[in-house]
Amino acid sequence: MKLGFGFYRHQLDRDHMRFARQCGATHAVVHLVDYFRGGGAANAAGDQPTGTKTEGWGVAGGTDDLWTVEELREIKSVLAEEGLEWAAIENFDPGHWHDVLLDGPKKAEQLETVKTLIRRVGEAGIPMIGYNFSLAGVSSRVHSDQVRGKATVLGLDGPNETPVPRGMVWNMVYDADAPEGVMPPCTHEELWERLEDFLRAVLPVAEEAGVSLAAHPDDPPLPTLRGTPRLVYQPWMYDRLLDIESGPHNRLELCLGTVAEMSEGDVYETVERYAARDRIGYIHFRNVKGKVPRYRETFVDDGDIDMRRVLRILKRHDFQGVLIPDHTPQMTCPAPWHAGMAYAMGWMRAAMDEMEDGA
Ligand SMILES: [Mn+2]
Repeated sequence: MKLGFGFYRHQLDRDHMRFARQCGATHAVVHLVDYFRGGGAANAAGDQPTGTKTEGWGVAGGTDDLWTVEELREIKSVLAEEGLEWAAIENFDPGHWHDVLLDGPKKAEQLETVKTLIRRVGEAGIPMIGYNFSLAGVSSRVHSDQVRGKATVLGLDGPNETPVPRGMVWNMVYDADAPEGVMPPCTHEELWERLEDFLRAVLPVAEEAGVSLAAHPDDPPLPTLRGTPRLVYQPWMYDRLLDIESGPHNRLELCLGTVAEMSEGDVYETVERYAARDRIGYIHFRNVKGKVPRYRETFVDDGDIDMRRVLRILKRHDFQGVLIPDHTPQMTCPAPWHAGMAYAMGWMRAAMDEMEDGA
């Protein structure tokens, strides 16, 4: 298994790459969607919904503003110069596929857009795209200091059913001029049909391009959020996703924290089941205390999950993929984010080395 580092779009510079390499990373997972534009996800209020289009992670990219092969190759070569191999892209831009999620009028056109993106990603030699097939997206979390040493963390304080305004999906605005109103209703079955349409349309292209698609479970993993259904909010719901297409390019972006937050199931059995079947694309290696509807994200060594036990399971199944810290508590110092990431990376590097040595 390999130690990776997740880069947000605004962090794609040599300083951040060197920081990751110094932390022991050999691989990179890159977010190309800019959730931090104009405040976005950095919003100090967390991602509490207000029911207006000024909430959330900001404005999605333009529909025609597609990643180009040149752009991808340029990022890849800078990463390589800094000693990092590009393992995956994390997330599609709502601007590219909002009507795939919403079953809207541009769905057919946007499925073609996603196919184009996958072909380009393959051409640039990037082997995987992580995605989150979700209407409300990652939303409704609160900031808290109820963890070790009062670090700043994210958590959940109960479900939130504030409706999603029209023109938003996945916690971003794709149409600032959308009329008043809220996202049209959708059932769980309809959402699964949308996912099936998506996977059946794009997986053959992914296979041809040599790109795996890896699905993140719903964060937070509640049956509904903001009046919208969630797709994978219990561990075994991943089975249904894998059953849609059994090929090797239909994979999981296994988020340990999210799985542990689920009200049912067991994180070790889940890792065991999907590692044994070789269905794990890459791993979000983060820890948490509690379960929905109330939990707190924690330091990697201070949550409900025995992370070494997870590493042992992965090792036993000879998992060859990448582990990244996902998000971490922010530490009290002049560089809270850097310190939190460095702490998680150091812990992971040591634990992974120990595992490789057969300890
Ligand atoms: Mn995650």
